[in-house]
Amino acid sequence: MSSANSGADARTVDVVIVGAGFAGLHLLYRMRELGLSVQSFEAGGDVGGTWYWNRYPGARCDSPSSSYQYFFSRELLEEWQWSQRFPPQSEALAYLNYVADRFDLRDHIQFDTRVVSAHYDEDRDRWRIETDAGEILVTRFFISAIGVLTEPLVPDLPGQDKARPKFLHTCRWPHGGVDFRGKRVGVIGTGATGIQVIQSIAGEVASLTVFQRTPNYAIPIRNPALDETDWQTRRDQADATHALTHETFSGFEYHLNPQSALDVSDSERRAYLEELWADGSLSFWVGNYHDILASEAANAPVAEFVREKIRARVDDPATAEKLMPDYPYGSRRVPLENGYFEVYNQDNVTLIDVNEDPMQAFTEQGIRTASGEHKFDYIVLATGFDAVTGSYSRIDIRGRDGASLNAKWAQRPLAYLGIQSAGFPNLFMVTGPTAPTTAFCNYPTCGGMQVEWVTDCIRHLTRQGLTRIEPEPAAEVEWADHVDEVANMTLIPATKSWWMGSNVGGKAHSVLGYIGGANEYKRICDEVAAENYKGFETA
Ligand code: NA7
Repeated sequence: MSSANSGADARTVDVVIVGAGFAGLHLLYRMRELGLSVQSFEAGGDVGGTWYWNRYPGARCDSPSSSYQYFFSRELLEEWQWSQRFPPQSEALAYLNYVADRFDLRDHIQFDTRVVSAHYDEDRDRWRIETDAGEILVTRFFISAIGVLTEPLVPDLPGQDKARPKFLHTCRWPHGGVDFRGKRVGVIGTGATGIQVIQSIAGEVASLTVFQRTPNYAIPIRNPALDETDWQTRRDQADATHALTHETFSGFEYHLNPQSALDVSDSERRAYLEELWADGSLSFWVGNYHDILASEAANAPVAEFVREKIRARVDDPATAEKLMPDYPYGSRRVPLENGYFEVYNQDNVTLIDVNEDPMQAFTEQGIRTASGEHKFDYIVLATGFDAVTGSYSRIDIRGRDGASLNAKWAQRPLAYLGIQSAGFPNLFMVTGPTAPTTAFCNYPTCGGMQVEWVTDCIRHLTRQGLTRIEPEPAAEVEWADHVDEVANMTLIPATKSWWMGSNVGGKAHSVLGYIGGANEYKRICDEVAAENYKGFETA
């Protein structure tokens, strides 16, 4: 790199953080606490990340508020009162705004600014960061907290440029909302997002047409309001709750059932499943029999239990059949729902299975499928994301010798512990590829583990008078092999999902997140640090 573009005159800080969502704010808080100079950049107009962008009708957190929060401040735990067990988007966003204000974080964040490139300058042992505003910063540590679901996917169909209906991607929702009353609406996608949109707008639109590619095993949510007694109990139990989230597979407060689904009688299993079902949470997934994700035989009765529940709620047997998932239960993210299946009993709602009746094009008035044209005022794209590695695709990250991170990851996203990639010294990632992602872990738990690990690591380097850390190439390959080995012990790789990259044409088929458990992940990360950052090279 020449001295002309090495940022010799640029502003210099100790740390640059990308992202001001859940993990980014936590990182900023910790880096400032270390006494480091920090600059955060955020593409959005304010804090919030996922909760800033995903403002679509019905957007709600599927993690319970008891563990979907920060535990780093006793004052915060005392002050904030969640109104419901599963908070709506507006409340999750209000919480993150409260945190930013409470801890004076905003002054360190530049909003409406994308980092477009980050180049490592080996001679100076610094990163040169460039933003879309043309600003250049030089930093020792570059930390990405850009999130796992930020790069929206749009169906690859011709005709969108000439189509008159208004297109709305769920993660780019207008801030003022949308008045759907009396409108003809098409929704593409029936993942966790599509389900929340569909059940929320079905009652107000003139007509709703849902384009479904893969049905989901959605679980009815139980979402009681919380009162003063609940808040006090939560405050009293906060330390125990936090500890518990580090001990469970999922980072939630639910333990997997150590029994096999096959070691109990049919009636015992049914009684247990009914009990879990009544909890109305993801405990029916990550608090279920421990082997349902490992064995098709163990999975089958649980999958059939859910299918029966769905069938009982849909009046038309042909529609019910379209809504039946045929892959193992839980091998894709299980959405929570509220009245979703009953929507298909409404006269104004049509379900199109695009496997039977493929979408061919956007037309001037709507969408053409093999069976004909469907006319709309609005087309909602609940079509998901180019997950995890896709979040990095818009930043030109170059490490030693100008090597591109995105090119390195094209075939296999190598990142030791999901935190650092060889050849990219002092670049840390929170919820990077092969870390436990939002897919298999309560985000604040696993994201928080990584934030704390990175903080401890930087503190360690500073105390030891070290300036650089990066993984040994062998260590990141060994980690990736372990991530694959664990995934291959489950039913997950054989099912199409964004966790495997199979929702994006041409993307490598590779598990994007560690599914060995939050508890095991923490144990490994702690062990690595305790053994003097085993597998990392420092200088
Ligand atoms: P998801 O879970 O990736 O869901 C996207 C949905 O859109 C899913 O039903 C897709 O079908 C469908 N999709 C995507 N592209 C197309 C095309 N071209 N044609 C038809 N259907 C399409 O994203 P969400 O936003 O719902 O949820 C993401 C995560 O947020 C979720 O897992 C939680 O962790 C929170 P597919 O299933 O790929 O066949």
